Amino acid sequence: MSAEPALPPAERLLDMYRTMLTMRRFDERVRDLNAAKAIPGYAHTYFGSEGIGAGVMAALRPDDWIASTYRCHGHAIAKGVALEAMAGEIYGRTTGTAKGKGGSMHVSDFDVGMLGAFGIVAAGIPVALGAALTAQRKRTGQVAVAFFGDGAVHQGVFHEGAGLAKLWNAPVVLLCENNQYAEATAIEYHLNTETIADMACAYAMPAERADGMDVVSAYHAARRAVERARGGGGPTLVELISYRFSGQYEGDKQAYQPPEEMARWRERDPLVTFERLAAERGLRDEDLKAIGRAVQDAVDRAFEAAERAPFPEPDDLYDDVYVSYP
Ligand SMILES: Cc1ncc(C[n+]2csc(CCOP(=O)(O)OP(=O)(O)O)c2C)c(N)n1
Ligand SMILES: [Mg+2]
Repeated sequence: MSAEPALPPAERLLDMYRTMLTMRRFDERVRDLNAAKAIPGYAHTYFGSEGIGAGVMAALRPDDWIASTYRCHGHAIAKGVALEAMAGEIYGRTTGTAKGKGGSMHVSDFDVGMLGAFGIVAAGIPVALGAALTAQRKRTGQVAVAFFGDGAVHQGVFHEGAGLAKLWNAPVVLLCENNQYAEATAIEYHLNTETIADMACAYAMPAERADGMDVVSAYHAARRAVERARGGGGPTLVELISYRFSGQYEGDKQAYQPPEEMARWRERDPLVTFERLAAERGLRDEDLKAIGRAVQDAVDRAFEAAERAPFPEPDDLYDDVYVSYP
């Protein structure tokens, strides 16, 4: 058995903290704008799973691919999508990643490896698998990660994807964010195995199961899976455990989440967990505070720029919708 590598160096830990805090501050703004009815459509926030997105993305190369879900803001931030373009998209402005035609649930940016966010549960899995197959055929050494929730493991496309990934020995990571709920359904009502990671044995696939409230354990679990994929070892099912502090969507009353349960998980909020680790590691409080100020400033600037940006014109409706072949 190989020993777990030491903690990432202080600089990488601070990077992970910056990423998690950006996710938190960005989605706080989305939550407030949604409550004020200032943005169109549904908004899904990522509160509670920041450690997963930040940890997984820290294990990736910039040219690796991800496919996300409607709960996509955190993933997009960690993969490097510009905050201004994300805020523009959420506001429906021409400066958005899809020129304002996608909205909150459809942030994508191929230039940074963000293949898209999918409103259909589990729909990102075949997309990531396709990217992995491309990487394998072209021998680029890239890896693709499919993010999906605990509710997605009952979709046929998850099982088709897992089977094909194994058959093709594809460099893909099946990354399940187990945040304890699929809409209003708690995990203990719907899971037919002890854990989600247990499902990997049906496809003779290795699995990882780790604490997603701790960015460092999320990072290590993802790193092992990513290294396996990049080294030709094929797919891994990774289950990272977190808690959905947000509702299914912003505005959800969350009556089905017992307050005591929520309070228990809040003690292990990924940011609180990180601050505990930072103290143990002797990271300087002023460095964390400086990151806090810079993050708030970047988020404020992104949304202010988006508010000033123009809406698309009616004539823009059909642009970028169909491919024209000469
Ligand atoms: C195929 C499909 N069925 C149903 C829905 C409606 N729906 C939206 S989110 C959701 C729950 C998904 O839960 P989970 O996969 O755990 O992701 P989470 O929202 O917790 O991140 C459902 C059933 C959908 N979008 N797509
Ligand atoms: Mg869930």
